[in-house]
Amino acid sequence: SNTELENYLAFSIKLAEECGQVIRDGSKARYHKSEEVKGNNNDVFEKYGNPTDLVTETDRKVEEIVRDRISKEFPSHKFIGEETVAAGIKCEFTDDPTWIVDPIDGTTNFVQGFPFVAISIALAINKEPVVGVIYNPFMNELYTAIKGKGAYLNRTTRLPLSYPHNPLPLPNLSHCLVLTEMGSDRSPSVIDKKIRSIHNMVAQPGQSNRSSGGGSTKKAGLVRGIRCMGSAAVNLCFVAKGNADIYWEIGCWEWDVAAGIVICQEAGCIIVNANGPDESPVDILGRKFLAVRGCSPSAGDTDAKQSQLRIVRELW
Ligand code: LIP
Repeated sequence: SNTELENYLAFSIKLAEECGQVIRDGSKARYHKSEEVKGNNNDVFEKYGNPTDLVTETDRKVEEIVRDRISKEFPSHKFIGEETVAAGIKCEFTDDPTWIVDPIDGTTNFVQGFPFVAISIALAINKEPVVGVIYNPFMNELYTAIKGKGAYLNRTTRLPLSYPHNPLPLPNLSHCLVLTEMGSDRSPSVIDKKIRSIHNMVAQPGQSNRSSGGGSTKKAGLVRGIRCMGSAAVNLCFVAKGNADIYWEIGCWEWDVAAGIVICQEAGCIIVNANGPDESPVDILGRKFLAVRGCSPSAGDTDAKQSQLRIVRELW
């Protein structure tokens, strides 16, 4: 029921803010420690033997707090967490109420002190995320949503914000700022595909340098810019808010995107997963996601929806 969902949201917000403090403290502790041991960050570990997939003591500590709190408060609910899975503990995704948690999304950023870092907490029922909370403790931004009830920034500001310089409907890709990531799978074939797609979005055909500008043919797919901010959760929030128009990533996991999906959908974004534009609800295990900025769902702007779908088709 609605009251139940409100309760789950209130619980998640409290938990996210409390963990936000642990994340901030962890970052200070790490700096002190690294000074002590002269640059040897002995609380940063590689996962799966992959030097681009990091975990810190703080990730583990936060996930333990969250898992523990959920099991006490909602003993019948299931749990899927990034570090629980990494520890080899089996997590099943069923129709039961399931909490899907990334204790620190953007662990590399956390290690580097780059402030795009967030805790992401979602509750899925019947495999569909219905509550989402993403909190960036360094920028003090709290993004929240309940399915059917809208998305908010810092509790009271309804998303998306309006950006008069870049109004909806989005005419085509050339008006879009795109967020994407290199991800942690750096096998050459995977990276080649990503770089090729990025090339198609940023390279203007027929223009070899600045001086040849002007009348050259403009490719429909040419985007305004590409950003890699290092956190899928923060990327989705930026599209929900309207700071970016598109987020596109291959290789992310359910804990990276579950909360962001509700937040985006409630901000009127279109989210497409691996199975293409027609799948509903979005399969959060899809590993491939595209989010296109929207206007408030209550606005019922069919032109905006059409333009979103056109952009999905251009990219898919
Ligand atoms: C990371 C994401 C990042 C993505 C990486 C990884 P982590 O999450 O947020 O955007 O490219 O593959 O999943 O490991 O920092 O929680």
